[in-house]
Amino acid sequence: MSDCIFCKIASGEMDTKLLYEDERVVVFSDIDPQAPVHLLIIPKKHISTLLDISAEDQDLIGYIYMIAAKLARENGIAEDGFRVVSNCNEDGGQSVYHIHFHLLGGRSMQWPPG
Ligand code: DGP
Repeated sequence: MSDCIFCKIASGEMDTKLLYEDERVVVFSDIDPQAPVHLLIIPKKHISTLLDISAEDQDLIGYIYMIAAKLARENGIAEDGFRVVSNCNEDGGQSVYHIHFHLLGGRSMQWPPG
């Protein structure tokens, strides 16, 4: 997707410091952090929203949660707790239409979310 900002970050076209990268995902800090640790985990494959996940993506989505756990441990938020969030469409609060998973931690989270 040539006009997708997260595709540009994933491909290196847009200069963003990557905190983790492998053949399937990249991870970087959110530009507008909502917690002391606020990372975005995205697949390199362009998937617009959670509604666009197909059967062939099942392994990828599970893999992203595995990476989230690894990064939670590496960032020292695993033991106290953290949150993984994927917003979908307008009411869900999605602003970038390339599926992404917010990894938030380092403070106590509230429920229900706003
Ligand atoms: P959401 O609202 O759930 O679609 O989250 C999108 C997040 O992406 C939002 O918290 C801000 C972040 N973001 C948007 N553009 C950029 C960018 O160019 N660089 C970085 N690092 N984060 C971005």
